[in-house]
Amino acid sequence: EDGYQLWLRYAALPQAEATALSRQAGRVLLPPKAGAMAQAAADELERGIAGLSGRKPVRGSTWQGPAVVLALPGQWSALQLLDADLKALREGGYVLRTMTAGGQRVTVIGAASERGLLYGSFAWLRALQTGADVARLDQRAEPKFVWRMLNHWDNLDRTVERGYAGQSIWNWWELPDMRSTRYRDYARANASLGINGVVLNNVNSKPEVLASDWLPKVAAIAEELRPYGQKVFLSVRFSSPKELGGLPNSDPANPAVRAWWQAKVDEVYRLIPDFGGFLVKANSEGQPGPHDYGRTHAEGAAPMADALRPHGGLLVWRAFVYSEADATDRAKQAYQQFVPWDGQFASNVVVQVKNGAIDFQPREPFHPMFGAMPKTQLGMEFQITKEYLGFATHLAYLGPMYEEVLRADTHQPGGNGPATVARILDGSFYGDGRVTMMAGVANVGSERNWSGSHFDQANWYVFGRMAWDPELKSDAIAREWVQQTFSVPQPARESIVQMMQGSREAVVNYMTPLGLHHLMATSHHYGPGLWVSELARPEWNPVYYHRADKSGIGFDRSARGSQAVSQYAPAVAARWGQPATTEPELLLWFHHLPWDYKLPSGQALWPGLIAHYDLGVQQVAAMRARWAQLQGVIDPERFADVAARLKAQERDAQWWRDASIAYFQSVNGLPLPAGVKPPALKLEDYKAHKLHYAP
Ligand code: BDP
Repeated sequence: EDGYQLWLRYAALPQAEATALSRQAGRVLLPPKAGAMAQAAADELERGIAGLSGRKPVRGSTWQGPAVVLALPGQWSALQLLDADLKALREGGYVLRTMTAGGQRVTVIGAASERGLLYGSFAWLRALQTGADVARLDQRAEPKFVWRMLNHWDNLDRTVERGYAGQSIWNWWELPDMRSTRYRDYARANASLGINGVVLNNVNSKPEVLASDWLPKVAAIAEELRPYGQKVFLSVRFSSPKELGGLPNSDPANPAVRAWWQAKVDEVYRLIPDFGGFLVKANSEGQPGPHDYGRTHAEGAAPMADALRPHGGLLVWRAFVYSEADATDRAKQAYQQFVPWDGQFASNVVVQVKNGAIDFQPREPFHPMFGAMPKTQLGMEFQITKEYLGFATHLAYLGPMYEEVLRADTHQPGGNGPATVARILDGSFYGDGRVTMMAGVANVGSERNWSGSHFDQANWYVFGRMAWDPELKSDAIAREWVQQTFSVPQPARESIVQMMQGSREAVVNYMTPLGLHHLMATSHHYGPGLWVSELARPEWNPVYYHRADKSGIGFDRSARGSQAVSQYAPAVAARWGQPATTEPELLLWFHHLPWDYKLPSGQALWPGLIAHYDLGVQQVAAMRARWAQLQGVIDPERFADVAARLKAQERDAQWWRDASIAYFQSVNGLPLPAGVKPPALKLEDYKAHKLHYAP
């Protein structure tokens, strides 16, 4: 068990269930003119049934004996009754039904198109492993988002920005001639979740990715992912017309620039007819963009959007922007740069917004742009790779974090029903058939276990499941992941789920409790850097975010401070505008408060803050103890790997706790409350602790 199989291990079922399964699924029926996706579905059914039951099914197309039937409308006369149901399914949707038809007991995996057959096959295999009564199945499911995407931050030299799982899986140098078998396995894993778009390269893009001699490499990957229903996208550099095309500028108003994009896009589609589109990071962290020419983001997006539209291509334009010009509050800038241009983006543009207004912190309030641009198609960008949550070293299951953001009520007007982030993003709030999207920054690399640590596989998994349906619950998803990933009996399974569910809050507690944020060490973001104050831009420094001084701590974003709260709908702005009505989890995000401010717990802020740090350390210790109890229950290889990581996490949690307390004490000069253990070292020692060559 080295983790390579992910959640697709298909470990043998207990004997009685295995026998029942091979009886029920001894044959897989495939329609006569099956295409690549239906073939891939049948391949997976074979693989899964063989693993789970111990017997490989026979593939066929004649109606005879119990079978699993892949069904599209009009393809099986015995299933005519289902046709109307199947036709009504959204692209990718499926039904799973056990029934008697044409005199045979069959399991129908039905859909309107082959894509649904693929997703339905994976869903049926998942049901088999997660205790569903497969002899009496009647399920129907449809994806809630049009686009369910992974964003790789993979560079063309195979390094990965914020990647903690080894080199990029794309072996660009060897492509297109050599094609790793990993590409198919990666595509299978994505397909099992319903992911249908993959951006291959880093948002900090290079012009070469669009070079004529590079594109065949892209086409080769597209070919590998196609049978599994994923389209390939590229991150492109705004200045490509100048840098790659040799034009004098990349001004979107320049007709030559528009023509260049058109010709380039046409070239891409000649090679890859089902190419997905582009992702663009513009005027952000030094990347070129339309502001370089005095144009807006909407104007900057237009030439690429216009070039892609005739081919059915999508342009994803990122809202992760903050400019040097105005450092009053970085959290306000994306809203300021985008919201006034609501309605000016083309119909094939999605503006991709990070879940919070700063940057993938362990906890952030939802981004104020959600619901604030009703005439613009907004997409979600979550980070799956744990840049600010301890890399692949720390165990933090992100399901509860995604859930918290998706469930948040924006209270924005202009739609029907609750204005939760999920309903705004999946379009149900607006009900106007818009293009919807949820993207996650991938945590996949070429490490044997794909994600650097076994539990980080769960973050890939939960992202994909929530991109399919943002209303799914994080604990239910953890449960199904555990059941497929570890062959362990109850109560061990539930113990792992509990450990996962609490893990992200533990990280919040030992790193950034009570709404603190961005206190990580410079550039790599691993470990504490609360004291850092000398970086070139004010908003790169942790002191900018915590604002701790003798009188208090926290970023005042209320009406008395930066007024960032005013970017939210009135009900939310009112709640977060006052400390008394702001939940403790977000208190110091929105308010600067005296050290003796009374928390709802009754504690004063200073001892309350310390209590969170201590709790975080205790929570990690408890996770370790829980895991230790599973020795002999979990396979030894994975057990040992996780145990080693938890040990490192406990050390790091202590480091965060000690360094944070030492620093804040140096600022406020307050004594430690009775019974609190002083930090092990002096502040100077924590400051001197540098990490070299962190990934
Ligand atoms: C930050 C990362 C940086 C990314 C940037 C982005 O530190 O590496 O390039 O986000 O999303 O979180 O563009």
